[in-house]
Amino acid sequence: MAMLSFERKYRVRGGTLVGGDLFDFWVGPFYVGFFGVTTMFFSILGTALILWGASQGPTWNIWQINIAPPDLKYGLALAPLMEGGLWQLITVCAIGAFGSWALREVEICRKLGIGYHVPVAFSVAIFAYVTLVVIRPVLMGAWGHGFPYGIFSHLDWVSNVGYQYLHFHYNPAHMLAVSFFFTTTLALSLHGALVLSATNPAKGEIVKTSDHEDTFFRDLVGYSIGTLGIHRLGLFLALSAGFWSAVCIVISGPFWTKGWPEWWGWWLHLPIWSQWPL
Ligand code: 07D
Ligand code: 07D
Repeated sequence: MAMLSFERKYRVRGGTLVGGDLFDFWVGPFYVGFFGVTTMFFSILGTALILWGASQGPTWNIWQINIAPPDLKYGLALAPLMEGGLWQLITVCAIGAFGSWALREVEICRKLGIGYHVPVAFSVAIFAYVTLVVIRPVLMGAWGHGFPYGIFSHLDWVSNVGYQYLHFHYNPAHMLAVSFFFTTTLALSLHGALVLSATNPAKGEIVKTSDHEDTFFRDLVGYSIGTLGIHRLGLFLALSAGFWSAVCIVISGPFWTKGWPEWWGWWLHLPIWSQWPL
């Protein structure tokens, strides 16, 4: 079905979660919906607050703009605007915008009658963000544990928090997350390369089929996960990367306060070899 006639068939009312027919329309190619309106509201307000914060600060250098969370002394209370209150408002706007965007995805899925895989996947990214700026700070008793909003300042935060635990690479959940990130890129590179190799042939050659793709991997490693399977695997790998990222940071502080290398003491103290002189 050509794209235009497809759109005419599926651009119909219904499937909305909130607002009934009120915002059930398109602007050009964009579906609006109630959550399109709330996304616009939160992202415009959040961006305006960042710009206003920048206008009060020492620099307009895009790399150095920094909106910091409140000092730890404010605990979980609201802070004055210029002492972290702005960060708190921007965090509310960010969560409002990301959440609205996910719900707008849900409404589009409902209209099309497709699964909720995309909003579920995006929710894992939102979960990682909310873990960084809400769940962990609440568990540790101060908003000051959130990360600052700034291109370089947020890198400083990652480095500082990493060294607070001596050697963050020894965090077992960080190991899992990193391995899942690496495996995701491996899977996508193999998948992208395989599809292109079969379906984008040189001039004059015919397009090959998914049987060719399956056979390539059977010849190579004795097994092909299949055309649907690779997408299931990819989604699993990518979501696992985000999930274990959230775990690795939420256990740093609320669960483990020492250096991460020390956590591995249990391994050194296993009864099998703990009595041996080391
Ligand atoms: C390619 C999809 C497009 C999205 C892009 C990001 C903004 C911010 C802000 C002007 C893959 C758009 C950026 C809207 C503009 C201002 C003030 C996604 C793609 C292109 N980081 N991080 C970056 C965010 C955290 C870390 C770049 C956001 C955690 C490291 C960009 C968040 C930790 C490095 C950026 C977030 C962390 C970066 C490229 C939220 C652990 C880099 C991002 C909301 C997760 C890299 C200078 C990218 C870099 C980088 C944005 C959170 C670590 C500015 C929006 C606190 C180590 N991060 N980040 O391509 O070059 O993502 O930094 O949680 O090395 Mg970050
Ligand atoms: C949080 C982003 C959410 C984004 C959302 C959407 C917009 C709109 C608009 C483009 C989670 C935003 C959208 C703004 C844009 C337009 C139009 C994603 C989020 C909702 N680490 N480490 C991780 C590695 C070290 C440390 C995660 C590697 C050091 C700390 C990942 C290495 C030390 C934290 C990871 C390495 C250290 C992490 C990040 C290598 C520092 C975290 C990915 C090779 C000295 C963070 C939840 C992630 C985390 C995290 C990888 C090194 C510290 C697994 C590969 C040893 C403190 N590290 N790390 O989480 O888990 O994405 O956050 O050395 O907090 Mg690490």
